[in-house]
Amino acid sequence: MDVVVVGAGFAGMYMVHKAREAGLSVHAFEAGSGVGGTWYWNRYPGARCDVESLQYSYEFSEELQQEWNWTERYAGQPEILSYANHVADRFDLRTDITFNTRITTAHFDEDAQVWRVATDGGHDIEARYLVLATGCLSSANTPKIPGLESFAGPTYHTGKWPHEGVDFAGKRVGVIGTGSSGIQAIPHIAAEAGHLTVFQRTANYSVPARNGALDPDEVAKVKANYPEIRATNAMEGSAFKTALPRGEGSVLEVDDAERHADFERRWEHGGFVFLQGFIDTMLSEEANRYAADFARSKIREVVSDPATAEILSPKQLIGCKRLCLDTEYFETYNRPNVDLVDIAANPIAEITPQGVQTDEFYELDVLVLATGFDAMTGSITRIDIRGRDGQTIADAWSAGPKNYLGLGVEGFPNMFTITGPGSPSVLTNMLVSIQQHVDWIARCITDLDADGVTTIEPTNEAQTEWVTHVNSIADVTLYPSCNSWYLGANVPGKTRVFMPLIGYPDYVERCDAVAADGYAGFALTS
Ligand code: NA7
Repeated sequence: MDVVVVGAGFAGMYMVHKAREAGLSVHAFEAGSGVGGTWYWNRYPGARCDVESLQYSYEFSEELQQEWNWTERYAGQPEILSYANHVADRFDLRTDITFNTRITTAHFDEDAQVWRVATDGGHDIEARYLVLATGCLSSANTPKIPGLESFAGPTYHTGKWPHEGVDFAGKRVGVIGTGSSGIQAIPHIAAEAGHLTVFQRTANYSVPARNGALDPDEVAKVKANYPEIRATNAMEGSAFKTALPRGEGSVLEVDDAERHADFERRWEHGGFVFLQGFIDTMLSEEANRYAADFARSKIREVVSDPATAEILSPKQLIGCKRLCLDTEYFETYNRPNVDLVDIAANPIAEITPQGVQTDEFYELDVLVLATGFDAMTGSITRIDIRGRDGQTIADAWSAGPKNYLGLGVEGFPNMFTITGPGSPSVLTNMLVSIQQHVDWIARCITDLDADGVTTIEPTNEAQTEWVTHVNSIADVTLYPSCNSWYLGANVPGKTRVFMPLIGYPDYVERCDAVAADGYAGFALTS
């Protein structure tokens, strides 16, 4: 076939659709039993998108965006999964997707100039192009805590949640991890469980999502102006625009009253707008401290026990780990059936069949690991992908991911990554970035075919320049200042490199210019 696609989340689904439109033969392989990727796997209670539903949706089909009706400001996992299924049905995608099947090896055959791809279902495929639609947050990170396997009760990872759900009623539940997944799940688990113990290593900032039912008038307004709204979004660094405009001044140039009023207004609005009031929040530690102090003051306002509030108050800068959006997260710690354990102060020594041992012992019936993912690279490097001279992608990226435009890797001809490292991906509205990548890849293959080009691969020079470019932008911001999954710092032994590229519009311009310039920076062979 022309194109083999790894994964059938939103990226893989659209790649199948777009390749077909371009007249290419295409087939995707998906480990899950259905479409949806992230939204297929992350079924934990409270799982919800942090980008507003009217924006976190495909824009490639006007009919699709008109006919689909979102019900809430931020869509929950079940609704997003229904949407993914609707798209798969509407565009008849399933005929070119094989489910319950994992691609295990993909080796580039230099003589035949094809990818030879094998699956755990015994498929043996030959394809001209390999497209990795593997997702940024799809390789679950299970911590190596001594004794974890010995725990007698069930253990669930939020990123691999059972389809039938989990009954917490009356149980003693432990949750390890307080990133987005933990912060979303904890209020739901607390409401159901007999007792909940949260084991927190790093306190996280969280802003109220202020989720709620969508106003039909607002929906109608958006639908009437979708093309304009999508075009405006594409001009934003994060590829989505919120109802409150971004501030254009420095937080250091306003007085306390003005600063406080702006923070308060944004806090009340809910969501990522909280960090968008001033231009220097992510550029200067001094500026950042104002927003961080405000967010910490909100924790103290909500949490009744001062000692608990103190443990829940983050020490790192705000925004350097991904900001979380919550519904009644901090309020949960006022419940009589919830305890917080500071495992930074008292680390987990071991897990026994009965529970978790820190300086104290916590007896548990159920353990939930909300411990995140081997983000951005994990779902790629765990596949046996070999390019020229048998080099594996895991070796090529052992010192951190290296690529050009976040799309191609030197030594791996005719291989593309969708929203991989080195592209704006997780710092943007993923649906927008996915479509931009898929459109670019389809255009690229079409152009190359028209010119009789058989292989495309980044030059060493272009790749080196790109890696420097991605890092130099990150280095002027505060993003690299703490241990986040953006840096791979959550996975022991992973090289610490800031992986996503900051800034969507400049990136798109660069991708378009490269294509218009005959794929400058790529080596092409005929
Ligand atoms: P995150 O944001 O990576 O959070 C994982 C959490 O698990 C975080 O609090 C970690 O603490 C904690 N963790 C990880 N390993 C351990 C060990 N070994 N011991 C104790 N605690 C641990 O993952 P999420 O799934 O919540 O969210 C990922 C993204 O998905 C999110 O940003 C959204 O974009 C959607 P740490 O901070 O490393 O000290």
